[in-house]
Order: sequence, then C-alpha cells, then structure tokens
Amino acid sequence: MDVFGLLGNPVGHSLSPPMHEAAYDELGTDARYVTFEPAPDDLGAAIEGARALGVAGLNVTIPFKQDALAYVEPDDLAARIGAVNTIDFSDGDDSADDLPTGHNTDAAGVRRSFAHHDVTLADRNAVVVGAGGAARAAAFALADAGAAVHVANRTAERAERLVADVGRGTPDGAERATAGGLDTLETRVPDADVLVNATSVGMEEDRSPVPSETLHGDLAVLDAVYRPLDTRLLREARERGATTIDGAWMLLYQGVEAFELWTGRDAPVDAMNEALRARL
Ligand code: SKM
Repeated sequence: MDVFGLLGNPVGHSLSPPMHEAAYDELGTDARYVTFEPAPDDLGAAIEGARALGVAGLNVTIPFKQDALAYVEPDDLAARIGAVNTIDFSDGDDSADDLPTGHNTDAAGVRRSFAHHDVTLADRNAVVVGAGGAARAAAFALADAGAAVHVANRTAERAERLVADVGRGTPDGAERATAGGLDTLETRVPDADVLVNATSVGMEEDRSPVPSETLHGDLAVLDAVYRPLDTRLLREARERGATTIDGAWMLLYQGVEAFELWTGRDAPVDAMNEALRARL
C-alpha cells in the first residue's frame, strides 16, 4: 500500500484526504492519504521521518510551505515562488544527503483552473489581489503563461517585492509586471481580462476586496477562497457578466497536479471534483 499525506498545522479542515482517496478508489489504487500535524520546530524531522517510513509523497500547507524549502531539492518553479506544497520521495536514493524533490502545484492549480474554463492567459492583462503565498503562486503562474501581471496589495511594498521576484524569474516578466496598493484596482480592473483574489477577504465576512463598479463582462475572475464557495466577489462579478471560477477549482487542480507528479498517471479529475464539492 502507498501512503501519501499532508503536513500542516492545523490540518483538521483539509479536504485533501477525501479528494485524493476518491482518486485511489476510482483507479483501484491501493493507497491512503493521511494528515500529519507536526509542531513547527519538527518540520525537518517530520519530512525525514516520513521518508524513513516509506511515505511516497507529501503535500505541505500552512505554516510550512516556505520552511519546507530547506528540506527538499526544489524544482525551478518552487524555488522561484519560494514555497513548496508537494514533496516527492520517489526519485531519491534514500541516502541521508539525497533530498526529496519539492514542487509547487498551487501555480498549476491557478493555470489549470483557467484552462478548465477555456480562459486563455497569454498576452492577457491580469490582476492579482494580495501578495502572500497564494498570490505568489498566482503571479508566477500567470506571468509564466504570458500574461501581463499587476499585483495590488494593502501594502504596496510587499506587492513590489513580489513583482521584482516575478521579473527576475520570468522571461519578459520584468517589463510586464507592475505593483501598487489596493487603490490601483480602480484603474487596473476595468482594463483587465483576468482577476485573481489571493487574499482571505470574503472568507470570514461577506466582503469583497475589489470595488464592484470596476468589474465587467470581459473579465474571468478566480477567487482562491473556497469557504464559502460563492463569495461576494464572485456574486458581484457574475452580476456584471464576468466568468467566475470558485476556489474549489484551484484546490482541485493543485491536488490533480500533485497526484500526477506522484503517480505518473492522469488523475480522475471528475471523481476528485465530486468528492471535494460533496463536502463544501
Ligand atoms: O497547496 C495546498 C495543499 O497541497 C493542500 C491544502 C489542503 O489540503 O488544505 C491546501 C493548499 O495549501
């Protein structure tokens, strides 16, 4: 039996176990997906211990995504984003100095969510709201796909740092990435084709991070928030004729990408999506 899992703290809320186990059931794979909640200081021991126990792969979530970089060999994208959410133990040789590979499938979660809804990203104007972990994954995903990215954040300095990182790592990214405070949404969103909310605004309260009058019918809007599924931002965007994509798509496709990295098989996307949405 193969064991996969999630490292986070807390992890009780996670929908990854039912989503991945639906994939194993669908494909008849003898595998389990379990959650682990190490103390913050035990992250390295947890990753090494998982390998020693023969765990095949791990997802990593809050608060460990950045710190996990120190215990893996990150691929190029994970190194540029500065965060790891997927560890693959299968390509190591088990020697102490041979680190497992670290990936970031949150970026694929963004890219594949848009692809699923037939939204093209190349040469489009994209706006990302926020500058934290999810925003970093979104900004790199959009820039790598050829979009011109504007990052708007409560503190403009943080947005500028993210844009500088995108510029360093992405061909042409430097000329096409811009940053500003939340006030810049008023001028940027009316001209945008693609909008991603990568803040948690809309989760606790019925609030939107984007002024509703800036939303329009030529926009595709992805909200990374998935509790609730139908956020105020998505409702207001839909009222103005925009294409709307809820946060469960992003959660689904980061899991799909992880499943495919670990197993080398196409993921049963519909079964995983059904399992996820049944719990939301
Ligand atoms: O990046 C993902 C992670 O792989 C799994 C997860 C979850 O199960 O809640 C959330 C995201 O951080």
